[in-house]
Amino acid sequence: MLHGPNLNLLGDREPEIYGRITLAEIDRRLTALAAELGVHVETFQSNHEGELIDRIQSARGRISAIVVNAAGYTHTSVALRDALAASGVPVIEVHLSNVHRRERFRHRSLIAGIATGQICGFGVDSYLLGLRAAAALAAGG
Ligand code: CA2
Repeated sequence: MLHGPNLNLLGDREPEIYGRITLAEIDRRLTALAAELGVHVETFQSNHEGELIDRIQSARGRISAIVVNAAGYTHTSVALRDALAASGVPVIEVHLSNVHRRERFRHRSLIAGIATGQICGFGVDSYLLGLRAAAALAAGG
């Protein structure tokens, strides 16, 4: 599970858009669901594009799927898209908010075109649904 820039601020600011849940709580919920599904989840947050890319490269051959909320980089980063495409594993794009009913610049995702699917608008449930999708893909379904 990759969390992009500024998501470490969750729970602190803009609760009207992103709710009151913290990133630590999202990670706890993901870890609990992973145990239920019988899969292992690793979570990583960074505010730095290069660190996210390094982490994607280190996943190659070691993990079965990547769930990613690339936050602002979703709309701008060719480098992140290229790294995800090169990872050779299925990518599931998730967002807390429904990016399609927000500002126009959020409607375009550079990740969507290389992702297996996109889940947005369901708050923390976007992540949990993303993990379910990842587990199903990892199991070959
Ligand atoms: O809805 C999402 O999950 C987003 O990926 C969140 C990004 C935004 O740029 C995308 O368009 C949609 C923003 C993450 C920043 O999160 C904050 C949390 C609290 C306070 C300020 C920013």
